[in-house]
Amino acid sequence: MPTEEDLVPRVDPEAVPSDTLTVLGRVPAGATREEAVAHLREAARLVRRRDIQMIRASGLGHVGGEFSVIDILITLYLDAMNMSPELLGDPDRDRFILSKGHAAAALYTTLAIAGFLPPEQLGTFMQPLSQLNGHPARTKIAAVEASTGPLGHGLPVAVGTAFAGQLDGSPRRTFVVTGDGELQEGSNWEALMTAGNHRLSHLCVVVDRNRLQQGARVADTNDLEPLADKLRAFNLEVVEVDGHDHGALLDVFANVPAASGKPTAVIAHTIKGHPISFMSDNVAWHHKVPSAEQVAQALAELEA
Ligand SMILES: Cc1ncc(C[n+]2csc(CCOP(=O)(O)OP(=O)(O)O)c2C)c(N)n1
Ligand SMILES: [Mg+2]
Repeated sequence: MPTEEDLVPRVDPEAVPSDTLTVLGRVPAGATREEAVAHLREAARLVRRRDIQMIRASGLGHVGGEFSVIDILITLYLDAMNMSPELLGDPDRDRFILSKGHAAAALYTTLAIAGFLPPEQLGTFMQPLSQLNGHPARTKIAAVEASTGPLGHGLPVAVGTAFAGQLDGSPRRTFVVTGDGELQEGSNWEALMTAGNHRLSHLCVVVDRNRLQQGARVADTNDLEPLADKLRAFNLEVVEVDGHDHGALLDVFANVPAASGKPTAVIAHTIKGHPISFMSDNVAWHHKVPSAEQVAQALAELEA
């Protein structure tokens, strides 16, 4: 059994490598598909580097679930969504909610590389008085749409957000990312039933389908399968995609709203801890802090 000390090692922040994240911003207008994918791939690499450094320096975090969702966040924020720092006050811009709020560091690093947060602020993650808490707070960060962390709340909020957009006749779309373990919370299914019933076409629910939750495989806890059939039965348009393939994700998000007029559910097949050899699909890395040697190895693997 790991002790509390193993999970939360005492760390000297000065001893941890700390990049100054370059603000890459959105994929430039007019970029070819190859250029767009290359931009997203490089952004995701930089964000993973900074994320693991933050987890090591703070001695807390959820690096496995962050590495599974980073490609989805990067694709949304740097290309797919109609959302940028200049658009924050625009009522018709797209909305994003990270329902799996424990992956907060992945959201903060993505917001920083997209220009919503100064990169230096990332160094305050989890420190006293920081705005960058262990779970995202909408009262502290302008770009955070909903405070999340208690699983099963973000999707219901997103359904309300999408419903409001429909009532306004606005073109804005609402994207929400849930964990797959999170879908065991009944509140999600109540929200999905409402979304399907009211044909909230501008809602896109992305399931980070990494097949692991905290301490166990989802299938060994409360199996979700047949997940696609269940979502279809709730009147959603279901798409399955490799959640680490930026080009494929771009194609899927470009189809929201779906021609059918139904809300979209994207089952994004991912690997928890991707692409780090010792973390990938390893349940131990849900909430574990890497040693200095493990950070060095992960950074080396991200260069390769
Ligand atoms: C209501 C609630 N219960 C328990 C937790 C503690 N918790 C945080 S993450 C997690 C597992 C989530 O698994 P999953 O949704 O699959 O996330 P991922 O694999 O993407 O990290 C749990 C149980 C919580 N945050 N909220
Ligand atoms: Mg999971």
